[in-house]
Amino acid sequence: MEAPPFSSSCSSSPLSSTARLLSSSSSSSLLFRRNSFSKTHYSAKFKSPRNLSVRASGDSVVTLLDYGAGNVRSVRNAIRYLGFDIKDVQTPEDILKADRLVFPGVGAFAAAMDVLNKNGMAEALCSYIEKDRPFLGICLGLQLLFESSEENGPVNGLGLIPGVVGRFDSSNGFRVPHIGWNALHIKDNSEILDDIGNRHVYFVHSYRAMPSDDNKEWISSTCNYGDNFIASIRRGNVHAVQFHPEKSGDVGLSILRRFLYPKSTTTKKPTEGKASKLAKRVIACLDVRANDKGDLVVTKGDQYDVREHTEENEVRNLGKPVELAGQYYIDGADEVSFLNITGFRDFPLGDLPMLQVLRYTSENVFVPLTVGGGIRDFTDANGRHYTSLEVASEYFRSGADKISIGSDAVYAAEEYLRTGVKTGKTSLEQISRVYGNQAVVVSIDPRRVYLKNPNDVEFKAVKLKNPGPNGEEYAWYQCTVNGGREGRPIGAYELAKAVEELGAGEILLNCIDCDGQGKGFDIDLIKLISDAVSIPVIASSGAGAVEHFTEVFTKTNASAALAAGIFHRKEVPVQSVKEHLLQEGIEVRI
Ligand code: 1PR
Repeated sequence: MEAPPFSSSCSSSPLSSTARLLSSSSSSSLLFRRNSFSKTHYSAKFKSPRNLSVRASGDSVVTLLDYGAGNVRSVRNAIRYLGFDIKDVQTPEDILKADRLVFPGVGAFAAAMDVLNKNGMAEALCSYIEKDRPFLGICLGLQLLFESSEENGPVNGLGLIPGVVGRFDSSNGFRVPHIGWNALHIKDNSEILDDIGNRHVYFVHSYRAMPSDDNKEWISSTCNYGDNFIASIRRGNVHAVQFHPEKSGDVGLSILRRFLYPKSTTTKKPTEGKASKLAKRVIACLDVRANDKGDLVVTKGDQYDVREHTEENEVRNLGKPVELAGQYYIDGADEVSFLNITGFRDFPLGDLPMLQVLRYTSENVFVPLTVGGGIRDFTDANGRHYTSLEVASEYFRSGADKISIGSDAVYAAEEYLRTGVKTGKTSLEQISRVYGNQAVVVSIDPRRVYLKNPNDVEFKAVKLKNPGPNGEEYAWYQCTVNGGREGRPIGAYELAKAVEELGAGEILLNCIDCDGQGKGFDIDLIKLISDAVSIPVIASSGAGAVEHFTEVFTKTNASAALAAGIFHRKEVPVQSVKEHLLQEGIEVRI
């Protein structure tokens, strides 16, 4: 892709004079040359620290640069949770007048730069940062400070920090996107990271900036994922982080708090963090649907049958979605997933309670939220057509960080394998193009089909650890749609590979045979799929004891394990799973 024009950008490539200047200046005395906006603004003084327990008054305002490319609801929620009001940037002037500016970059690098350049924000941003005004960039908000990015590029960035943003190398076995929790290697001048020590923070990205002699003065922490990349930068009052503090639980909130209330806590000597491996994730899943009275409830099936085996045959009710999600957050779940299990037949945008569940949950739950069910094109009773992208956008706006596609991904994969053509029009392709691969999960609902001979089918079969009911030694895993009601002519292996090519960033791998049985994950299936793709795989269905989590992480390459029934019935709390994994030497977020 051609680099955007730089009419108002502060970057001049190669390395801008500003970047060179900054790379050689000390952190305590920032000398900035670029002063096109000089002297007219910025007399505002940084406000004094506030008492944390007091709700912010009118002057406790954070200016938020949201250029409309994606979901920044979680950042808003976290800022509000910490007692601040938010003022949205409407014009470059708003940036220049900000007391403290948060820039949660979302979307693709080129598109973001394009918007910033076209509306004059790029120039204002540079000016603001050069004046050492309080700034926090998040994720793409860090990457844009660099000279350029290889994402659909090269594309010029703001050019404040020397260096090029490049893609992770997946050839060395590391899964891209980098999704999950890592600890950081913290240098001693980080300030906002001073409290976090060895605790993990949440990353989700495919591109990263690399440390070099030219940018080492900026680096406040690095992280290791295949190679050492820049996890955060700090110069005076200017901070930026590659990870998501708004999704990093209480650790992330404490980082944001330190930025918003500088010097509000006694500065002690920072605990030095050590970079670690990517932690294995433990995910709590809430299957949600309306019960017969019309209330939205968390339910749980046995092999996808969610009705009680009583005369009334009612939908099993295991609790309220918002309450349970909040509880799992407190218990230490690394993510929470909502699956709207009747979404295939109901229209999710008509299902306002589900959107409401997301909105309420995201106000208090600061780990990633995934929502699935019913993401497809839809025409309502009045003939109004909604694209899957519109449906997904509404979920993102309501607080989802990722959306999960089930049935529609099966049809897309079938079509792709039949024609060999990527049309760019499937829900999977469209949503991942707009929101990034990392925001799109494909949920697979396969059922075992036993075989005497693996060559009996055209689909990939596996040799089973435990033979089938009639002594069959093999099985293939047939994909289903509509909540397991209809089998399709495609295997889980073929589907996983196809959806990776079509733009899925992660796979949620269920197994109908194991669902709700409590006898452990289907190791044969999870090994098959996690060895076949290079995107993260979430193992799901069958967890009944803490040992099942150790088994799935030691015997397969799953990046995360998801459970529902044992958490809902309070048989095994999330924390016990994590303690057990730690004892077994498996890195988890604590
Ligand atoms: O097809 O795009 O509308 O998406 C529908 C979504 O709803 C899919 O992700 C599909 O997996 C899910 N779904 C549909 N029907 C059911 C059902 O149970 N009747 N739930 C259903 C799938 C499976 C897991 C479950 C694990 C762990 N539930 O999410 O939570 O198996 O359970 P366990 O730990 O208790 O064993 P679309």
